[in-house]
Amino acid sequence: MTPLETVAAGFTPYPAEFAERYRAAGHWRGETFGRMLRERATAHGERIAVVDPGGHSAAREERRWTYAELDRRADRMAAGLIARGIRAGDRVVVQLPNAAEFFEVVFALFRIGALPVFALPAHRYAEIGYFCAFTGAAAYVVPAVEGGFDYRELASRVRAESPSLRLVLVAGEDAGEHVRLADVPCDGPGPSAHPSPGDVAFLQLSGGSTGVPKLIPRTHDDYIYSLRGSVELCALDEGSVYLCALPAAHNFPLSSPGSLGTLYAGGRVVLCPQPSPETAFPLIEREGVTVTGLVPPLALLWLDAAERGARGHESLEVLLVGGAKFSTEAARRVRPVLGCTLQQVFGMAEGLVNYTRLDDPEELVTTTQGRPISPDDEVRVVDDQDRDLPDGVTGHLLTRGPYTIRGYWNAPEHNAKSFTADGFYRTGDLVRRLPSGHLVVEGRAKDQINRGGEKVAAEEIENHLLAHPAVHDAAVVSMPDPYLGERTCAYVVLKPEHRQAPPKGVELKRFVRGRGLADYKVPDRVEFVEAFPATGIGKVSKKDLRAAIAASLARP
Ligand code: OOB
Repeated sequence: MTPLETVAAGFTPYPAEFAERYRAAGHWRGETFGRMLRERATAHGERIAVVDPGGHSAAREERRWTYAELDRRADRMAAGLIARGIRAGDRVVVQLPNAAEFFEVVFALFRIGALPVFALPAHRYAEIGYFCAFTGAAAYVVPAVEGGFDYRELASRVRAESPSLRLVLVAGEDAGEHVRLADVPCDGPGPSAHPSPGDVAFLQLSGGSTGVPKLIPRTHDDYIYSLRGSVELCALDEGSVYLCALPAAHNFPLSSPGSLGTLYAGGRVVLCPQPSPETAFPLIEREGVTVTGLVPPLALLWLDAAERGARGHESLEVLLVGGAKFSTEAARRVRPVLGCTLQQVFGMAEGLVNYTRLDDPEELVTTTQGRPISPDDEVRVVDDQDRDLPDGVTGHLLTRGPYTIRGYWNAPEHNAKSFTADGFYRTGDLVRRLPSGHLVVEGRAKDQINRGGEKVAAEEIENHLLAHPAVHDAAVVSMPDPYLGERTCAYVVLKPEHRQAPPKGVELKRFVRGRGLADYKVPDRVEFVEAFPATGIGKVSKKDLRAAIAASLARP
């Protein structure tokens, strides 16, 4: 199979009648990312597209790239990647910090029709090795050293065990045994064919609730529609300056409206190396930032800093908060403390994104998670038997629409469970709908912990715990946390022969970390029990475990 055939084989296309409807409605306009950048460069070539303050391993100095420069760089990077054997349909794992190179590489891949696989800087051997193997990645792009971690070493290890991986590119001075990203661009021939708007543009990661993360195939047509819709609802234009404070590859800072939405609007993206108020506020002031997106724990940090008198945030007009539930109490503080409009976002990498509107009454803005971008987003709230529930009653959120996937990439068995027969995605979220269409997130039915926006799939961590020689069984649940909303608690039953001299909790944490897992997935707490509480039919009752840890935390 050619790389393009491999991509297509794992992709569940939109049924023809839906595709036609989305085109007729003007949602899908036949745009592609490669052409979008070219058009913006033609329309406003000399305007600044990306500001990277530097100070990371990719570049020490500040860079300010115009649209024309980003466009030219993407072309030269594409030519260089082609010269090194990257072809349309190839998968390329991209794990970069918030650096200008992220856009140079990603737009080059878009132009070639190669697919970025968006990894997060926190991912380690367990995740990256899996992405490379599962996607059959041809290349892997990393920084040299970031946050004290040497990604070149990780890449060497991954490369030794991924037969498909032909190329490792390092953004930074010293690439070690790999290739310097800066040595790739050239003036050679560009791509011979353009990707089609209906092609898969990239693979995004799902938060996941299963043993291994699922990959989300997004097309140019569908993703660009979500950008256009977001740009409109967040009122972005050429004067907008978006601060990318969260990891650039995550769906929220990428597209809601995010850096890609900002570039779509002809605005300016300012990359923030760290989301702390100490780093972000001076950058906001210096660059005249007008809009940014944060997860709730960071929004709390910014609110507290501003209340203590920290300055610099004054140019902010809109603050988007999403990724996890933002408490009404915190939401009410945004306007008085930061002097800007709050926009709640309830989105998912699989598609559907809800926003509160800029002109919604304050009550809706502070107590709901918004309503869908599109009039063609279909939202159902159902009971356990998939029967529709009336407004006001909490149930499972199902959705289908012009930018929501019809299936995970290459996961037929999982897709049979995650989608209804008529193509609705089972989000795993429990919501209540108001007559206005606004949704209130009330909880979650999927086996996932939302650690301040970072998603942890319980089963994935349980599998790692089960690999420990002393562990008989493991159940990972959420426990309430005032700062992150939730943290992870691992309940563990030891094998009988290990009960006399049990391992300590820290030992199990170290064990999990040692298996090469992202730090945020290491259990925050480990509790040993003799047996798990069971449900009526004998399954582990996670509900009882959650209640037990919550009660124990509530005791003084
Ligand atoms: C965003 O995307 P993901 O894929 O990391 O996570 C999606 C899940 C949702 O299914 C929901 O469980 C949770 O994250 N979530 C929220 C929320 N926003 C996301 N739960 C409560 N309140 C919210 N406002 O997290 C994401 C993608 C695009 C835009 C914003 C967030």
